[in-house]
Amino acid sequence: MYRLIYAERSAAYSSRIILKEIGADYELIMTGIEDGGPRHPELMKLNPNGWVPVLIDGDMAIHEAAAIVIYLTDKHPECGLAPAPGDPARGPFLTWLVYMSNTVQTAYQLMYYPGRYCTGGEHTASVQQRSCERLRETWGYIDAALEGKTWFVGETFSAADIYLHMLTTWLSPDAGHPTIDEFPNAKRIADAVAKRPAVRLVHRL
Ligand SMILES: N[C@@H](CCC(=O)N[C@@H](CS)C(=O)NCC(=O)O)C(=O)O
Repeated sequence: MYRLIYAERSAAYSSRIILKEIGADYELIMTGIEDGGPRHPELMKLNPNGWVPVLIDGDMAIHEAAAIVIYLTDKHPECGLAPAPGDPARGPFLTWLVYMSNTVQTAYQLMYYPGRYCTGGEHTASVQQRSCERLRETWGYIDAALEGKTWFVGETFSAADIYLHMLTTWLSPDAGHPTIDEFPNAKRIADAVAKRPAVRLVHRL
């Protein structure tokens, strides 16, 4: 039985979808993640950064959403959610997953945690403006790479598509972000992932 420390609308969403895709037994542990707000004590013990997700598998715990994706998809290869090591598609799979995690996610962070990226409150607006610009740049890069493709990694659905879907759900035009309509290839894949039974189960639809 896995345990997952999570918050709604967070980077834990990808782990939740994958746990449903593989049909695993798991328990959810909810925590607050507001900047400067309280955290579940188990979260602080396992990831002193105070970030979700954290996946607990027996005596072992890992954090970093992309690492959890790789861990779960490697541990459950029968689900076919990731190309295996040695498969030519493995390189592109890892490339896009890590790009989304370390570059696109960081662009969102500039908006939600601007204090981590500047020296004083007077710079907040500038950091948040850069967040919106960076989101347009990074989503534009992904969208161009997806031109003519059914899924992120060629013709086969993978956990990279799930990760993309998660990141599109964070686009918030009210906050000045671009809209998903600006990135039709990413939108096509995100919409296809949204129809999967695993996603519907996460939302209890
Ligand atoms: N690099 C981490 C970042 C995770 C992350 O930023 N999680 C957010 C929610 S989406 C969080 O826990 N924020 C609380 C905080 O940063 O203090 C990962 O990919 O797992």
